[in-house]
Amino acid sequence: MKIAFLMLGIAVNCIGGFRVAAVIKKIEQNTDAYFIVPNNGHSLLSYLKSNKTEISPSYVEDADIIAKNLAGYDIVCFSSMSNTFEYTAEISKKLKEHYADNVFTLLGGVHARLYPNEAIEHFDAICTGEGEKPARELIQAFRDGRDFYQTKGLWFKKDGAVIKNQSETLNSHEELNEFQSRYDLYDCMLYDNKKKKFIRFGKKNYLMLNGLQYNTMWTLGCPFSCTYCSNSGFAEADKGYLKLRYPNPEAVIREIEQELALHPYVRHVSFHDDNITALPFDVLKEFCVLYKERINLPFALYGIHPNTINAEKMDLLASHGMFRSKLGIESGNLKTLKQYGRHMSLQSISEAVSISTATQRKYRWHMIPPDFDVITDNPTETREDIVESLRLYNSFDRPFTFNVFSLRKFPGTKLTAYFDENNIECPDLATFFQVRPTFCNVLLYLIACHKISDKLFERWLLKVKGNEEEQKEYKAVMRIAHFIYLAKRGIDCVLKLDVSRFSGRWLYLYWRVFYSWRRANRRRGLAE
Ligand code: B12
Ligand code: SF4
Repeated sequence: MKIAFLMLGIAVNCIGGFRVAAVIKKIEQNTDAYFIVPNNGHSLLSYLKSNKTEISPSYVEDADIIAKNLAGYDIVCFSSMSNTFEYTAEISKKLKEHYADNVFTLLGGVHARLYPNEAIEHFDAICTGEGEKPARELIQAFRDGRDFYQTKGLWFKKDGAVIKNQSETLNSHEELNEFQSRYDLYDCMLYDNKKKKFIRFGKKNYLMLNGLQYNTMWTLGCPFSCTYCSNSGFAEADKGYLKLRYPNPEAVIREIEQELALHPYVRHVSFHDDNITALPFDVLKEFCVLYKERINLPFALYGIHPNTINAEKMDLLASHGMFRSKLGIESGNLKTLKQYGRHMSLQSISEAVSISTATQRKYRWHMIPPDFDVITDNPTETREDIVESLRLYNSFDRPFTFNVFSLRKFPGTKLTAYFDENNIECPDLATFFQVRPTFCNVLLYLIACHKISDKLFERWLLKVKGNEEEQKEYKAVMRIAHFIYLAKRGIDCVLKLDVSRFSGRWLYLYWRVFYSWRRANRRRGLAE
């Protein structure tokens, strides 16, 4: 039996796909993994063009070449999010139509979890939840020639009908301990759209597509249910998702050690957990102590919620290597916060901001200013709502920077249902880094760079309009403000030797120099 496992993403990240591929490879050695990066989300160009989540047209044209490479397998597995779903379905269609009509295709990943009815139309089977157990069961049954159509957690298309099996239980603590390992990237093929073929994944590709960081997740689940976020869909499918689940700290440390053994140039570890600060202090402490002892690399936390942050936890994390943190603010007015299902006061937002910035100031030698996520371009926001948010943002303690997201309708979320019911226009899945050139957004970029003086701020606020109002477009001013904002972020990173957001082969040189410098320091330390 031959299995292909195809992963798609804007960098070489596909955390869930890698985990499932590792489980499958254990059962069937004859498994080949393929990676497609239809847009390098870490390239400087994608930051400047704000198009990092789009699929580049040259990849769309190559769908047939990719499909041809997948001929000859018995099972082809795909792992995809919504932004790459249509493209994935196209590859699968071409594979079946032109090269292998009896291949068995299986889709897993966020899109299949959230929109199973749409997904099953394009594949023989889909995985509607966490994939490790269903994939293990399916591949074993396939290999042993057993009937697999009853596999829990999978839906199948058979003789024109859809078999919707019941969901598989979410992975338990013990199971997470077992599954916390990854498919080896060096055992992957990568699609090279200049050479028009798959090439073996190498160090050069890692540096170009991923830079010097290692992306992972320790905890799964989120206790909140924000109306714009796809996580509310996971929670609807299984309430267990509202509870944080995680393997022992030992398991995640082991996973990182394995990665470092393969990719010694990794300089930062990025944790994409949704709400890592919701972990109890003692668990975080156990993790921090092990991390410092065995990994000792700077790490970033990308999921912090104002209701779970506290100064003690942030101090613990920063003193054990956290160099970057990201806090979700999303809005600065109560009406919109309520619409987003974010139950918090403006006071608690300001306190969370103060904790983040105070932590950065205390550990300024290794920490860069915290990132705060904010959502803009909400069509229901009036001038008053926007002004209230801008006032709050401009009053925040510093330093910080913003990640500015333009509101998008993700199918299946509560907010999308509300907008659709009320005929409120809002773009769907297009890229959400492309914010509208409104004066409000110009101000957001400027506030992220520097506090605006009260007098000037009040004058500028007069130019702000509600999102539904007719308003002037500030395209040129916006480009300048965006450029200043990016330059400021770049400088903040360079000053702290933080290259986690960059990619390119030059990073290897950076790593070599840094490594030699650290070794020299250590030798000096030992001599003294
Ligand atoms: C980490 C993360 C990232 C990382 C890494 C992405 C990655 N592919 O690993 C980065 C920063 C690169 C990223 C980027 C983006 N992300 Co993101 N990301 C996440 C996050 C926080 C965790 C994903 C994850 O690893 N989960 C843990 C793993 C174990 O779960 P999983 O991926 O679902 O995989 C399991 C199952 O789906 C299944 N499975 C997966 N593949 C397969 C394959 C087979 C064959 C089978 C059987 C099963 C199977 O088994 C897996 C293991 O249990 C989620 C939110 C969340 N909590 O899920 C958002 C999330 C997935 N991201 C989202 C979005 C929108 C994006 C971006 C488009 C925008 C952005 N933020 O920049 C880009 C697009 C990336 C791309 N693919 O092109 C949305 C997706 C919405 C959607 N409908 O697709 C989410 C849900 C955030 C949200 N709350 O709205 N993201
Ligand atoms: S806290 Fe973050 S991850 Fe959790 S539901 Fe809200 S936006 Fe999604």
